[in-house]
Amino acid sequence: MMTIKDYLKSCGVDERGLTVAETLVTAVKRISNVIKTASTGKAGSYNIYGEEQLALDILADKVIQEECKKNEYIGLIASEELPDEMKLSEGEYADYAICYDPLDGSSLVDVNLAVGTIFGVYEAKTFVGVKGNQQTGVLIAVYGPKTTIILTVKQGVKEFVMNIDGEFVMSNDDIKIEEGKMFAPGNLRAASERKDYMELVNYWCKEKYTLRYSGGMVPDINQILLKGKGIFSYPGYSEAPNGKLRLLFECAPMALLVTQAGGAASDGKIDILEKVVEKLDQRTPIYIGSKVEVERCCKALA
Ligand code: FDP
Repeated sequence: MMTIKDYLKSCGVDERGLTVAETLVTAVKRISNVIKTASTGKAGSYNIYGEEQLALDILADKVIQEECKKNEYIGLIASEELPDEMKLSEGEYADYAICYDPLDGSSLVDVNLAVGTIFGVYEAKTFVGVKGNQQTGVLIAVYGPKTTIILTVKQGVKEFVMNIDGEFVMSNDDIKIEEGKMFAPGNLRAASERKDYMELVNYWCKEKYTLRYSGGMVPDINQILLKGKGIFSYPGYSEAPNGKLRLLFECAPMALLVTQAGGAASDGKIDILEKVVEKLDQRTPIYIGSKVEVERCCKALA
């Protein structure tokens, strides 16, 4: 029954790091509860307790802001829902900077498919100029039939599941990505004009790969991590040359998790973890998962 705190202590994470992790876990528990109880109506409606309802992604963002503001070690946050990064503290010890996507896959909530939260953790004073490999840790939450957390502090990747008491206990201590025929082809619209992407998708079909695509990046990559194989692709095309997914909030954290599990992540040319964040909402194509599959994408689509 190893908790997240036990595990992080065993990795040598100090007191400040532990409180930061606790903040993120508290936010995840609150968001999990909000998703279960809130109506999926539009902003301005009311939840089952009669409280005024914000759109769920805005609500999740509000929860994370509230929790981060209580932690004196978090000096900076940036959210996919905010126009700019936000300084929380100039304090001497406020070294931690948290970037997050509060509710990834939010368009899936109303149809009751799994969604997630993504946190990238840096020690930085601004996010502009950072690279994904500078993250000190990554934590993602998956809100499905179970609420789970997958995290890395660059010592491998572990999964924790929320039990009946609301405590996260380790459920998978050996997450490793190897090779295997499973594919999650995002942005298939691109195949309508990109012969190279159409050919790659045809290759996967002809080779009898199993299709596993939910439309949420978090559950799709969670699946690759837990099944230990597969590829998720989201290329660009004429309408969106760099695709849709954001480097800071989505791609860099997922790349650290997958790389720590023995997989890889590339934009077709450059390792995602080596890409410099030039602006907060920077997009990037991404091919992420089993190493051989990522190489295949790079060769086919670069
Ligand atoms: P969503 O817009 O529902 O939040 O980054 C957002 C994301 O979902 C990813 O989770 C998902 O993989 C992708 O967009 C799906 O993109 P398309 O809308 O192009 O299918």
